[in-house]
Amino acid sequence: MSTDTTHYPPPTDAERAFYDENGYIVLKNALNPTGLDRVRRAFERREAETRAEWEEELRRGKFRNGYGNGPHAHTIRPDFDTDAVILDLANNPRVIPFVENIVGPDYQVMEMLYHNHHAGTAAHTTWHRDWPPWTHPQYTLKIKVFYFIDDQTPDMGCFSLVPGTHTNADYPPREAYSGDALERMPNMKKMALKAGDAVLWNVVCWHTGCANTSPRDRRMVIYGYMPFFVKKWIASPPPQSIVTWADTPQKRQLMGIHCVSGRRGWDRTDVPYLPEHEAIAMAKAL
Ligand SMILES: O=C(O)CCC(=O)C(=O)O
Repeated sequence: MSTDTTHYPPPTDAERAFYDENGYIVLKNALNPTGLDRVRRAFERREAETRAEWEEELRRGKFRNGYGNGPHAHTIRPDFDTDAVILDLANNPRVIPFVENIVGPDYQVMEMLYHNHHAGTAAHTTWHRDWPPWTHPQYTLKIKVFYFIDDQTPDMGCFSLVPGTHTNADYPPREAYSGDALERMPNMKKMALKAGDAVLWNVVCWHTGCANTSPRDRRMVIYGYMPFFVKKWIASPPPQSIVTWADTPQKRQLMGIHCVSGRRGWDRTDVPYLPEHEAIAMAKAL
């Protein structure tokens, strides 16, 4: 459990202006409140637990879980029953004020994953954006936060994006810049950051991961955040371990269960409210 009770600030006007112009912002030492070692241990434990399953997928040539899961990358699903680190980091007090400012007060976490793009492998993806360039005057429909748990060198399969492309109507010319030409994309910026740093970015930016030609694995923790009205858990109820972890109204909203900001009609009805959250929900007109 993170013991950091510091109140971290939202972005300054200059930071927000940088994000608005470029579609990303780097957060130095973002893992400090959770602890780099603690996150590394959680990563390594879960990677070991899921390695056999991934190797079986490699043998069968059938891959689930996205993010280029396959011969060049292992997309590692967390086990929420045994891993509180992945949940605590979703609620990182250093980063949440940025999420709230950029996604809006009804933010929730949409995905939580560990990811290893292995040493000496080709790129596990190509230039793309995650969906059409939806825009809102103030908020971003989806951001991701990538945390790096090792120092990144430029040959290490860096996550890369083209700053400013979140406002382009056009999609990236992926045929022209794939394979050996991947890194010839004009104006691309490699996120060659330090262990413990994070990059928060708009998923509409043109982006890719590069070939990892280095002798070191590129290991990161992935989060996606969206507004609460976007539904998750589909028809199944949220896992009990997540409901138990979410012991405050803010955490209930973060996990997409009951919102603090937003309509109570969007709340799940198959999870009982926390008493203090019921009061919040019932005070709303809708
Ligand atoms: O792993 C990477 O560097 C690329 C990530 C990516 O393509 C995505 O998040 O959509």
